[in-house]
Amino acid sequence: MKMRALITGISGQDGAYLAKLLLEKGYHVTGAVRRSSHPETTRLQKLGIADDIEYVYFDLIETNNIIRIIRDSTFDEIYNLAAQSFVGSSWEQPVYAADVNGLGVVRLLDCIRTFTPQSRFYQASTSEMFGLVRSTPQNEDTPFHPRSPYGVAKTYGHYITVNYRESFGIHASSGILFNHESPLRGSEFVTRKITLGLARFARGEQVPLALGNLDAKRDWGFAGDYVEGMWRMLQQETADDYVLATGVTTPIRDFVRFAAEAIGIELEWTGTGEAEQALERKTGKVVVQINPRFYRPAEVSLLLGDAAKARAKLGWEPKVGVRELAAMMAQADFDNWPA
Ligand code: NAP
Ligand code: G4F
Repeated sequence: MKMRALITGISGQDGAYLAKLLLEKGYHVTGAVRRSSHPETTRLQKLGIADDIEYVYFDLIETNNIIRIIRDSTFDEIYNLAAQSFVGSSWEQPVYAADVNGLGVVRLLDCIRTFTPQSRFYQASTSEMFGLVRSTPQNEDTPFHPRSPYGVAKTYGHYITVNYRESFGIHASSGILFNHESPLRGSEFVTRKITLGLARFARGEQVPLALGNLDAKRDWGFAGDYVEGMWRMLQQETADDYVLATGVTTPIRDFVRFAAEAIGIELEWTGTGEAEQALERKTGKVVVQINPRFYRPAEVSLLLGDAAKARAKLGWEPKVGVRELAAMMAQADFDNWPA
């Protein structure tokens, strides 16, 4: 009998890589997609797996829809990757973020409790919960201080996962994942915005790339490595919470430099604050400029994860470092331009 997995958020970056991993392991994969006039399967097509998945229409804010899907199938594993995942827009739509990223988790967990308590559950939690960090590096014992409506809602999702594990014995694990990226990353997240902007510049459309806070630091890994960690969490005898991170933190400015170098753009930084710019050394043309529109009402300035527990208990190791990641993404966008 094939193992059966349900992936919510299968049309997103992580959903696509996780689906590929599970199919390679011989799973039957059911992908939960939002109803629209044109179901989103672009990333699954790029990975060549769009036709290998059974699709169900699903929305985390629609309780009866979730009930029907969970009641009518038996899943060995349920991965809840669906979310309003862009931190920046969570200030514009805070109620929606709370509904999907917070209450959506308990809707799903309560259906599991009622209809399929033996299913194993993965919740996509996040290093955004550390927010205004209390100590560095951050691990499973670091207190949370979320800084955005997104982070606050995800913190509820994390604790309700822990609570259903402790209250009802559900095999529910929460993966506290630090930023992970790939050529399939959404174009509004800073890494992909950078690699798309640099590819556009290198291909001759020399429009400056406008960014916000270049001083923020992130612990960036490769999404393909992180979905392996998700799967490993659900193979453990007991459920638990795990940080996945690389243990290296990098300012946005350096990610720009790594990506630019990979496609042959040498940068020279000038100015400070809102006047800061990156010029192409060869031509003096502006490659990057600051637009305060991209500053956030409250910033997460530094994230640096300690994944010692995942290393020890799951045998999980990230394989791709930040320079290699930036080069992989920049090269992919350069090769595929226009995107
Ligand atoms: P993503 O590319 O933005 O994908 C998000 C997915 O959620 C999409 O499939 C989206 O569907 C779906 N979705 C949004 N609202 C929904 C709703 N109301 N009901 C059902 N599905 C909905 O995000 P990702 O980078 O793959 O991240 C996956 C998960 O990990 C998210 O929960 C995110 O918050 C979390 N996370 C990500 C990172 C990271 O660095 N990538 C780090 C920590 C945690 P549509 O295609 O229809 O929009
Ligand atoms: O790429 P970002 O939008 O990712 P952020 O906010 O760290 O969130 C991502 O990682 C979380 C894990 O920690 C996930 F939970 C979440 O779902 C998402 O995947 O922004 C990264 C940093 C921020 O400090 C932001 O202020 O980049 C800074 N930044 C500077 N200029 C910018 C820009 N971010 C974006 N999106 N666009 C800019 O122009």
